[in-house]
Amino acid sequence: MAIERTLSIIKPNAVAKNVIGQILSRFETADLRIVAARMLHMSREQASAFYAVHQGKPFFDELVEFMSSGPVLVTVLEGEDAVAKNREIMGATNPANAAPGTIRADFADSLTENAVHGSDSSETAAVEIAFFFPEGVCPRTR
Ligand code: RTP
Ligand code: MG
Repeated sequence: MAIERTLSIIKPNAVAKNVIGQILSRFETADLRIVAARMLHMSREQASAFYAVHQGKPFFDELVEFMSSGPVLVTVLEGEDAVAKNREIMGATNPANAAPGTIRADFADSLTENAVHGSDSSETAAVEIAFFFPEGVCPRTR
């Protein structure tokens, strides 16, 4: 499996709970490297654009409201099989179904406020990385 990159967002509820370090540490423990990072407070417009794929779904407005409710930490993670590995560490979308020891099992507050976002494919990852890092992400020298 080749080295790939994925986009991660530590969502407003997890930032508010002061667990950024604990979440980043889980990525590093799983051999994912942080190759870019940016903290920002998204506007409603930015959150709507980022989650445009969900426009029209019943949870869209609540999702946009939540994602623009406070600061988030956006990172690019790099490693072997990074997209799937990150989603495994995150756990299921609904924390009620998230395996013990996953980020969502430990830090989610609800289905909406589920602590982290992770790209769902390498194609999506490329689009999402360009959304937050339009200037590009430099290659990491270890
Ligand atoms: P994400 O995009 O945030 O990594 O999450 P995901 O792939 O596991 O889930 P997705 O289906 O893409 O949904 C995006 C986010 O919308 C919220 N959601 N709410 N109330 C609901 O029924 C519902 N369903 C999804 C969650 O915050 C989910 O992460
Ligand atoms: Mg998704």
